[in-house]
Amino acid sequence: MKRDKYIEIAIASRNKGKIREIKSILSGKNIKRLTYLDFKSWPEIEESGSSYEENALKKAKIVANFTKKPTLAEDSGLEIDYLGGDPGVKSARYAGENSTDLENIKKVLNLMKNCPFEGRTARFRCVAVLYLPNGKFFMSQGKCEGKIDYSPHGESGFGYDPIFVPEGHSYTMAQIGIEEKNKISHRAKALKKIWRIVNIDIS
Ligand code: ITT
Repeated sequence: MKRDKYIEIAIASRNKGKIREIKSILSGKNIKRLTYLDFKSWPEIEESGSSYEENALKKAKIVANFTKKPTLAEDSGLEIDYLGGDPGVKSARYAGENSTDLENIKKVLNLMKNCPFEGRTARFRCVAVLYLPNGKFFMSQGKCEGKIDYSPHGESGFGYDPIFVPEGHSYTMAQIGIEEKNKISHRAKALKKIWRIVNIDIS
């Protein structure tokens, strides 16, 4: 990618927490970060895939075909060892279709009420895709290891952040704040890798 050029990239997400983090990770890169708010309409996307890869590629491709811009999408989730890797790709809808973050958190804590501290290991995983209008795409992934807390703490972030304590930290993702989160998160790692892979003119 030519650094002396200003490029427009569409962010293929309807999740405000995710968009805030992606915008912040992409700041200072000569990129105009477009979202669904910059367009009159936006495609509805059904996340029907059984893997992060499938879902991320589907979102990026549909939105790139619609916006005609290089488009960044990601699919992510929380994998809890005690729950056999759940909620995983179902993270956004774990407590049911249209469930809130709080409902999803309550479901996790309820299912884990008998789980001891050592067994509370988990990780956030993210697969990011940058899809170009010519059909070429780049994919990368990132993960962030940690443990599930016994109750929610903190106001920052979104999703399961109030119950996820990243490895090496004593506070939850929702307590450490966006700046610190963007240094260690699955999303930041995946997006930084994409930028290392993409070494072409995407305008
Ligand atoms: P888009 O598809 O529109 O981007 P979404 O929320 O449906 O939004 P996903 O299908 O990728 O996105 O679901 C990701 C879910 O995983 C998200 O809704 C959270 O519940 C959880 N999650 C992912 N990353 C997270 C993070 O950094 N902090 C907390 N929870 C996270």
